[in-house]
Amino acid sequence: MLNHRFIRTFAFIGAAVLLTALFAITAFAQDAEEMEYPTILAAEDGTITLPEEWVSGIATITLQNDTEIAFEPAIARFIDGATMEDFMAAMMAQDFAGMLATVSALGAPSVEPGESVDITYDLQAGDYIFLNFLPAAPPTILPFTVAENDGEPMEAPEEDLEVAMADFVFNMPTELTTEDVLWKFTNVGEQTHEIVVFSVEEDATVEAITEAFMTAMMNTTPGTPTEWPYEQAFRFVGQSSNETAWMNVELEPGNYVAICIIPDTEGSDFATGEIITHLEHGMITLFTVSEKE
Ligand SMILES: [Cu+2]
Repeated sequence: MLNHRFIRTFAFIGAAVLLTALFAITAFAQDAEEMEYPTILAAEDGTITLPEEWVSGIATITLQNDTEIAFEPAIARFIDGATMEDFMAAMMAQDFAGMLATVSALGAPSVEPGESVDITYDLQAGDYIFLNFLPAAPPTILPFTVAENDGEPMEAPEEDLEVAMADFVFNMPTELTTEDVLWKFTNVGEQTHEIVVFSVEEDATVEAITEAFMTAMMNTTPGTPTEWPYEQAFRFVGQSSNETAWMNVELEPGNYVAICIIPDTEGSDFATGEIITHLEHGMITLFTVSEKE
């Protein structure tokens, strides 16, 4: 005769053992495998592959550069009912302000050859455009859609420091340590901004640096890259109003300058080429990075 209590107890213990084992396997799998993020890949031949599925909310994406030149992508969301056609028309007309009026750009770093950078965005649902102009490959302009996330929202990362970019000033700490690694970039202004960071001498002044950059820009042959007077440490380029992004930045101890060289869309005359940059409005900040004590 079967002892029901025995069977029930046995079944209960069996289930508990099984659950424990499953839990252990799951925990092991999570430990053993590093978190994998969707990748935007610039392949060796310059072709770009985007993640297939995009959902709104906090999203970390890996930007991987397998080419031999810097990968400088741009990701932007169409706004105010604007379409790809509106964007392309403005681009063909070289209407810089018109292009910016059709989209909200998320901002992106420059990824060196052979490197990859993880970047976190707070994505809104909508229609997007991905752009890249690697000189070695045909220009890439890819549309994609971010769907509404109906699952659990992901938590935003905890930044070590915040750079709030306004018109026309960087609001950021000026004494950093080597442990300030996760940077949060927000655009609290009306215009698009960027943060480009260069190594400078200890006694460099804002006036002298501004002068050196203005001279470099004036001496640039149109259609060729500007030779900057200082060594670039990193850049996060083209972030529209109200966007947020997080990125790891590892800087050696030293003296640095952050500048924004984006044209003032209100004060510039793009037709005559009379461009006034945010730098000229004083969007420049000196800061130091010291070893963590
Ligand atoms: Cu700016």
